Amino acid sequence: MKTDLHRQFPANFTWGVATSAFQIEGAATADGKGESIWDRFCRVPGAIADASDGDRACDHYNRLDSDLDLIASLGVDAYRFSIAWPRVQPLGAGEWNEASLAFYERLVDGLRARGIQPHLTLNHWDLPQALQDRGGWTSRETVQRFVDYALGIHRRLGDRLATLTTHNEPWVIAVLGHENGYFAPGLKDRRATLQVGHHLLLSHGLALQALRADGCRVPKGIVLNMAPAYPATDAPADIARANLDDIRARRWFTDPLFLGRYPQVIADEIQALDPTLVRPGDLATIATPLDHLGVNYYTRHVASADGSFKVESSGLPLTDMGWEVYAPGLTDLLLQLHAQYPLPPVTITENGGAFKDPVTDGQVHDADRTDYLRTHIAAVAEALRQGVPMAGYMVWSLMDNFEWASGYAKRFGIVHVDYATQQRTLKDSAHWYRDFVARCRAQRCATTAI
Ligand code: IFM
Repeated sequence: MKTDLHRQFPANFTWGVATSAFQIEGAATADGKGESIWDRFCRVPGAIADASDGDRACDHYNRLDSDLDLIASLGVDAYRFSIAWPRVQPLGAGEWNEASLAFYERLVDGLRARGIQPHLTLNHWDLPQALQDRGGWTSRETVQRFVDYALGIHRRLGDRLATLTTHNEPWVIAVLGHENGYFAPGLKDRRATLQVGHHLLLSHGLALQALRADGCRVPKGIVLNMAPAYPATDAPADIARANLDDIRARRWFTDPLFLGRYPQVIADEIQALDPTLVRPGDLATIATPLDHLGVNYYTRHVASADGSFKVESSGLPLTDMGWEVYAPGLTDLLLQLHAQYPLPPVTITENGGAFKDPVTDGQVHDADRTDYLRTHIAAVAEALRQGVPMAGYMVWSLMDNFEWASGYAKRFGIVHVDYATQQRTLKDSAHWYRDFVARCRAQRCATTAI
């Protein structure tokens, strides 16, 4: 390990690990949990690579206390998790489920009792199916349902949280869920995609306003997945393509959030496909100031006008997802955001890699993952050095889990999960991260904290 990496972070920089409800909880119908769109989608033949589902996952719902001890054993400051909306509000409206609320209360209190900050995400994709049956995120009605849900959670848990996040990766929900059908609810409709993007952003802004009006003092924000876009060559056509891809993947969300307007390309498309979608006042609501921004970074995007760039031929290592390992892209992305927008404190809310992790004699020697984490943490340090207001970093993921359409074959965890026995084993990367965080916590650095 580059020995002085830990010295490059301020003492109160937040180090954490992250998961999401559907990917780890299991207990798909326990205590009256309602159906989510992912419960439904997993039943579609061919939707999930290994034909698996989230019914058991990591059985976290039944192993809460030992999993809390597991998190504590890593010595991290923070744990990022999500609430399964259909668990606490089975129909997405009206009746609340007391047993499920009590579960999340135990989770939050259990973290705090162990000195770990709870970072809660309200929507990590598992929309109640009952709302999908009424149009889901394509419908403006879901926006109000989400605001009610956010308020209900705030009233129950709000004062005990470190941060509150509205949505995780709206681009993924919109595009993978509604444009190419890879993810739940499996639609293939560009008009629906634009509606979903707008309603997610609007519900985010309205929720922030409603929470503030309700007295919520917890820092509130949103988490976006982003990849910097590079042209494959200096050819003007490739540069134009990279610019267009960047607008369609990143600025579609960041421009309205920070500038209160859609990029022209997106505005034109909305005008063509659904001219009444954006109502007066919507964009001002979406631009409600954020207290924090979460950035999920995994890889870069390389654009070529003729589609000739192939990730396999770039010469860079690939993860088990087939994603290029490119740590400098994280610094570039953060500097780009910093140059374009007035940023609130930024946390890397997800970063990590899926690698093949054979267990040998009860150990997992995942040098690839340790390397990935170390180089990306160094990329964050570089952004910090250049003035980006960085506040924290969270590894994706605490443990191996249900990787959506890829099922259980892709392992992102720093903790290995044996799905047959549910045994958890710290991989070498977990030992490395634990030691690294311990060094960070032990030293005080001259750098001023955000
Ligand atoms: O597992 C996902 C997570 O749910 C959202 N961000 C990307 C991760 C890896 O694909």
